[in-house]
Amino acid sequence: MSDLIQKAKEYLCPPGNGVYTVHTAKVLKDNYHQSLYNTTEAKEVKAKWKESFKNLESNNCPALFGITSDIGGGIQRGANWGPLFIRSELELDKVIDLGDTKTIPHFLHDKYLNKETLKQCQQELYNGKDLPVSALSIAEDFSYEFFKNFPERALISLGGDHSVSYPLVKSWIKAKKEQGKKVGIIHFDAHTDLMDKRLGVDICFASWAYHMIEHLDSPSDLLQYGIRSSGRPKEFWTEKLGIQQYWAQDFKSKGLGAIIDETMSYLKKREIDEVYISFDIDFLDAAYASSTGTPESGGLAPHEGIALIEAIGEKFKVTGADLVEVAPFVSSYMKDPKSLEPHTTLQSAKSIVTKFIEIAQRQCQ
Ligand SMILES: [Mn+2]
Repeated sequence: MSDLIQKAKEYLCPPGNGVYTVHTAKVLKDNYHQSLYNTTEAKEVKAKWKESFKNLESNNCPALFGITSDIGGGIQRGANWGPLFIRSELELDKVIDLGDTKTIPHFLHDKYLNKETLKQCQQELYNGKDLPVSALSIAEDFSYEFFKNFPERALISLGGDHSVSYPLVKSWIKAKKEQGKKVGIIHFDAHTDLMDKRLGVDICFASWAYHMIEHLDSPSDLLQYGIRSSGRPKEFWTEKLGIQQYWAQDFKSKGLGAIIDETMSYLKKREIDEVYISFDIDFLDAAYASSTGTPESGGLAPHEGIALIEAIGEKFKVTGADLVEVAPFVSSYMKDPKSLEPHTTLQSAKSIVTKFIEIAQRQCQ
């Protein structure tokens, strides 16, 4: 536990501070700090944020974690702002907000850095201590420490582009396996994210799910929902790779109820103990979520995703969840302040994250 708190203090910064800027979205940040810490003064915010880690010991609330990185995206960026904007919509009394990763916006993962660069940034972030400097490397070590310390408690993470799920899910699987649990991944997305590499790069928004397969007992323990934009037909993924998929089209032809029923008996048959839910906001139709890197039409409505999450949460333990790819500035709002965006997308994100929090709380009681 003291290791976890030590790491939180080193690796993270107060919620909303993960994007390194002075003026942009300052009002939003100040409002959030005011409501959480009753001050907007930077030093006081930092002190109260550090103090809040004590709550990890004194109560059972789920924890909230922001990964303010969008460098693993590739079409339209801006998901680094997701954590602050989504938080601003949430009820604050039900979670412990651990803050954001310290985020150097040019680096994805330490494995891509040379020694000199690594050293230089360790000097800047940690006075030279040998600790991770890229947001995904920080998230990998920190979330592992969390899952190791709290076998029963949920970590709810806000992205970030979808590459942030790479460290989160990898660490979750590692910790859960050490705890002797059989795990499954529930993945909501318009895309499969199953490339092994994109332009030669193995960790990114389009490949994170592929790299989780090797950590699972079987590819069958990865279940995907809402796919509708893929270079390959469904059979390729389900038959060749062995993944369980429900495309957006299947929701229309089979119906939501049938998909929920099938999912429940499937997870039971696979003898799954615990699940991680990764939710890319583009699972939703562009009408509900256009402030995202790759909006896609022909998708689902928020209540459909929520019904599935609720059903899973009733029967299975959800100890990890993330909501990614909300990019609030990727919208007509910048040109037209009367636009409904990013409001609509943020309301959708709020409804999903609120459901995560509700389920996580229920499980802790
Ligand atoms: Mn995705």
